[in-house]
Amino acid sequence: MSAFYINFILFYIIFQNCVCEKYIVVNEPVSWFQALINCKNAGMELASVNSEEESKALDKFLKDNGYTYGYWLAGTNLGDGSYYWATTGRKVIYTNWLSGQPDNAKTEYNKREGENCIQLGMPTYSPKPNGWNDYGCKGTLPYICQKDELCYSDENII
Ligand SMILES: [Ca+2]
Repeated sequence: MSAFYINFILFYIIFQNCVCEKYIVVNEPVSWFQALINCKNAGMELASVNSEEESKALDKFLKDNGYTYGYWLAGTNLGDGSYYWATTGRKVIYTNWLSGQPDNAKTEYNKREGENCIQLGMPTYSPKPNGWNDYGCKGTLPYICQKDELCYSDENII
């Protein structure tokens, strides 16, 4: 796990309701399943994106820090065929699919098993977008972990 801690950058998105979402970006490509496990072992969860606000904040952070996209998020449709966030059990309501996605592409890279896990961004596209692609869950990608925390600021002190 030591590599896990070396490869992250920490950032926060602060929401109006005073919940801070703490994120780390782990630049070590692993399968979607392993990413789920690694985040959990770090006391966090594989990231989910639940609003346009969150999506834009993540996009800005990734661009500002020179990341090239292609990160696992916690969404999968391996259950009943609908997309859920595996970490919260909630259905994926807000979506940011890239044009033509999800396409469940069955190609050589995924041994024609199809694509059932959500990837944030397509590093091979230019310009690099922050939208989502469905990608083969056994493929290896870097990933983003998150943790929700209460914010503490002067405004909270009564
Ligand atoms: Ca796809």
